[in-house]
Amino acid sequence: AQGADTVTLLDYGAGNVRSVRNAIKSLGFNIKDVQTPEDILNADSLIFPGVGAFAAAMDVLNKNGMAEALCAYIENDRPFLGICLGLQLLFESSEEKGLVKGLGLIPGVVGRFDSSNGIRVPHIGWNALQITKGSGILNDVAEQHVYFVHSYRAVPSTDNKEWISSTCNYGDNFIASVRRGNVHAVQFHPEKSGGKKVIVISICWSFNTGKVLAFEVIHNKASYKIQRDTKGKASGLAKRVIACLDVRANDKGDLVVTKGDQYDVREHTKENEVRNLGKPVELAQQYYKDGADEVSFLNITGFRDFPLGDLPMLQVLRYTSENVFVPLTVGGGIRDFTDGSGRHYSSLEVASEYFRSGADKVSIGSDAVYAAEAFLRTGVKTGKSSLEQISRVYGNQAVVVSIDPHRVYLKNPKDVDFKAVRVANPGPNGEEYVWYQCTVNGGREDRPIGAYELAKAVEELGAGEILLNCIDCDGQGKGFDIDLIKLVSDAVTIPVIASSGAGTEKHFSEVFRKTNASAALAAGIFHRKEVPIQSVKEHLLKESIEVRT
Ligand code: 1PR
Repeated sequence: AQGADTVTLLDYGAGNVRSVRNAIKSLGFNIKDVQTPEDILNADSLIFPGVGAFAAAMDVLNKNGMAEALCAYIENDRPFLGICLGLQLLFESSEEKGLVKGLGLIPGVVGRFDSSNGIRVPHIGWNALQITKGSGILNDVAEQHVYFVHSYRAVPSTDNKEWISSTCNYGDNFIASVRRGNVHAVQFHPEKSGGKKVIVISICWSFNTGKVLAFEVIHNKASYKIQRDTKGKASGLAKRVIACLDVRANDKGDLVVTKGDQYDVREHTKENEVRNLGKPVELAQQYYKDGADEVSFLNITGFRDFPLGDLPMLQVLRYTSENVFVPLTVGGGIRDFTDGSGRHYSSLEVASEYFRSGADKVSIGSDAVYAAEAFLRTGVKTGKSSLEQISRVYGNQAVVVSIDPHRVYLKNPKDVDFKAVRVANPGPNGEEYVWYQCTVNGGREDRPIGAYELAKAVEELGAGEILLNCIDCDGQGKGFDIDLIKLVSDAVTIPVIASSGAGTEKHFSEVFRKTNASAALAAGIFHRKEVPIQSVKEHLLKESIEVRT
């Protein structure tokens, strides 16, 4: 037996379970990794965090005899917690790649969300639960938002009814958690749902009837007390508030958080040094404590310095993921690369290293522009672009495309082949229209493609989310570019993160009221401590916009 303070972890090596490990460790548990099917059968409590694709996961489980051991363990009603794909794999099959057989313990087929229901797919963000089966501890989670990120889900039926402990409403009602005896699984991510409270609740809830008395162990080690939130009770999908850290080495070679004005990050002094607004790990932790729903790191010189040569950036991710329990995105320099010695690195290797170091999502800028241009030119999906390769292996929900457009004003929308819109405020020469020209290499080079065309193309190529910047608004504090965000968020069915220009709390409510953005991101106002994240959230609540509190 493993001992009461040890949790057995089934990591079949398909993706990032670093955050689950960090969460378990932060509660004071030791982790025993499953090496053989016997380790599963001998476990006293087992956590199965599934990441990646359903078919690939089943392949690995079937090949090394884990599937059989897992079924036996669960059928014997041993303490079990499955997370995300770790829930889906318990069902009979999934439609993820054709029809693939699962472990077959729960009746039902895992299917894709239907975006024709007017929802954005993937389902990314903080959502509320509806409890269907009484469970003291789960009821406490129900007061809060929990973090989901997935495109596939199982739906309730008369055959699986007795398993369901909670559902979530997104387009339709899907299964958010199941429970039978000591066996539990959740579609949401307790390890990314904002800290000890949700992790502890999920693990306690899972193991409180288990033989290891983990509940007591956790209780002592984390000295955890359940507190009920009374205001800001969760009822649906929350709008996200994201803190962004533009990171690069300064002239001394130290990695710093910097912030530009319209992408210019240098001080306008004689020395012309890189603006330094703090240390990446410290700031990320601060924003997590302040209530950021996600933290994004953009390695803004990644386009010229190969990121795997940039070990400090990977180190930043490793340290940050140790105690920041919300999703982390990292971008910059994701592309194929051949180094000085002729060694070739694929973009997939670069992304994998980011995931292994603690990223939940990667963000692609320049390389996605080239991929979209090629796709629009040829009409062919080669499957070879970084965007296509990474989303095929890690899933769409793990790939963000970051767009860096700037305005080009027009007298007549017919003057260009790109989508132009009428602007709320005319241009410098009274122009009434604008098109949004995309750029690469941190805004340094214009490309012959508009933000609208790019967004639609990258959705088609497998992007799961769009991070929509605007060079004209960046660092200006005058509000988001509503025309641009409306244009893009109405053009695609994946979530869009509005970015660039936030200066006050009101800019956040404005962007959520006037556009279909799912999240809003800011940098400068948080770094300069002008507007705390908490007051953005309070303002949104006051405006009746649902947020995670
Ligand atoms: O092209 O794949 O290597 O990715 C490079 C990434 O780095 C892209 O996501 C690109 O947006 C970003 N980037 C490159 N250069 C800069 C720069 O500022 N010189 N930063 C840069 C982009 C914009 C936002 C910023 C918001 C909010 N920064 O990230 O945080 O505009 O700012 P605000 O709230 O202060 O207005 P690749």
